[in-house]
Parts: sequence; C-alpha cells; structure tokens
Amino acid sequence: MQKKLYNIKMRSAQGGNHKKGGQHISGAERIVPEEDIFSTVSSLLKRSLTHSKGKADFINISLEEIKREEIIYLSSLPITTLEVRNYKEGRAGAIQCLHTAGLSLPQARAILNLLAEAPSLRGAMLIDIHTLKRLEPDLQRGVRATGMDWAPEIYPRLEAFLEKEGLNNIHVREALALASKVARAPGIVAEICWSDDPEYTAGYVASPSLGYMRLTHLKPAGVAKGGRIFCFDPCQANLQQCLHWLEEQITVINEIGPCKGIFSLNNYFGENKYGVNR
Ligand code: WAQ
Ligand code: MG
Repeated sequence: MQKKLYNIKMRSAQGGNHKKGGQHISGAERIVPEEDIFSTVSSLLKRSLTHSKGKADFINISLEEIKREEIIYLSSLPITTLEVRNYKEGRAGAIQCLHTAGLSLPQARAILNLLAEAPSLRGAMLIDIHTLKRLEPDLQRGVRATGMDWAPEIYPRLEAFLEKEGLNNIHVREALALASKVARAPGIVAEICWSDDPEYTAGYVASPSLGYMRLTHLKPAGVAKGGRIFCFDPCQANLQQCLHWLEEQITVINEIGPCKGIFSLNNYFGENKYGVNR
C-alpha cells in the first residue's frame, strides 16, 4: 500500500493574527508522508521564529490528509537563468519575458509597474491582462496558490539536480513548485514574482511556453517588500476554474524539468531588444 500523504500549511505574522492586522512574516506548505510530519512542522515553526523579516508572534499550522486519487501529477518547468547587473536591468528583462509569454509590451510594462507599486500582500494579485483590474475575491490577502509540493520520492534527486546548478536553496525549491502549478492554471498566461525576504533579490517570470525564467536581480537589496502577479486572460478560461486550480487542486511534481543554462539579456533576447542601452 502507498504511504499516506499530508498537506501541512503554515502562516505567521507579527503583531497578531493576519486577520487582526498583523504584519505577514512567512507562509509555506509541504506535502509529506506521515513519518516526516514532526520534522516538517518543526522546520516550519523554526522558520517563523527566526525569519529575516522578524520573529512571528502569531503562527498557524494546519495539517490535512490528502486522498491519493485527488492528486494531479506535474513536471516542473524548465529553468533558465538570466544574469543581470542590477534590478533595473532585471526589470527590463522581466518586461521582455512577459512580452515573449504573449502580453503586449504596454501590458507587460503595466504588470511590472503594478507589482513594483503593490502593497505588501500575503498572496498574489490576480490581474485581468485586458483591463488590468484585480480579480481576487479578498483584496487584503490576494490569492494564495496552495496544495503543491515535490513528490517525497524525488526530493533527493531534486536537491542533487539543483545543487549541480548552484540553485539548491529553499527559495528556488518552493518557487519552482509554485510556478509549475500556477503556469498550468486555466487562463493563466504568465506569472511574475520577487521575494519579500530583504536579502533575496532574485525573481522570475514563468509561463507554459517560457518555463521558469530566473532574473538574478528584480529588486534592490534590503527591501522587505516582494510580491507576485498571476496574469489572467478571461478569454481563455473562467475565473472560478482558475481559482479552483490555484486554491483547491492538489498538485505534486514527480518529474524534474531541464536546466537550460545561464544567459545575459543580450545573449538571450538579442542586442538591445529589451530597452536598456548600455
Ligand atoms: N500564493 C500566492 N502568492 C504567494 C504565495 C502563494 N502560495 N506565497 C507567497 N506569495 C506572494 C506574497 O505576496 C509574498 O510576499 C511574495 O509572493 C513573495 O514570496 O529562482 O522567495 O516566498 O532564485 O518571499 C523567487 C526567485 C523567490 C527564486 C520567491 O517568494 C529563484 C520568494 P516569497
Ligand atoms: Mg518570503
């Protein structure tokens, strides 16, 4: 018989519960077999109590058994790294990535500006790419992609694969799992993200056709505000289907996509195509 799997979710805040105005510190989740429950809960607790954004004074951890038949298995998106000198160059590259993913250049620029100017949220903004309006039911929180992780049996292989690329850190492991789920959501044409951890300046643009495009800097160091935008095209799917996939569908990655290499913007997009003349 196959082992039972459990979805463990953690969210933490400082200044009390998120719902009472507490400042979001960290949110994370894992899908693990029974024997890993204790170690997983304690590592999630540790993360909330020792986070670079501050020590949490509100921590909520929930645990739920998953029915095997409810799981949809996915492969992870192929990884490409675009090496940029600073966040401005990174943002110019991100616009070009969004454009390659199918957005017009004005749409791509508008999405980037929305993220740069967004309030601090616990979830992502879900943006209609035509009207640029936010579609999340809860605008204080944003929409959270949940119910995703790497299959426990490929975790060792994943770590070895990422280690070889110099990418074996928790940001990459979690973001790649999330992006691999979100890119397959009905109506999602692209995602853009950068971390809210002050010292982690890398971010990414992802889409089914682009894969996971890392940009080595998307924000200046020391900034504790990050965010995510899921770009939704209502001509391709209905909003409820999309929200169901993001928030309810359990997805587990059981196949590791390839690493396509490291490029400069000029190398990848061609000379000065991305609007930075240097
Ligand atoms: N669903 C939707 N939005 C989320 C979720 C989620 N499950 N988790 C976080 N967010 C939003 C929220 O607004 C956070 O402030 C923001 O995303 C950033 O989250 O390849 O670490 O967990 O080197 O800080 C990307 C680059 C790292 C990794 C992303 O994001 C790489 C990162 P963080
Ligand atoms: Mg973070």
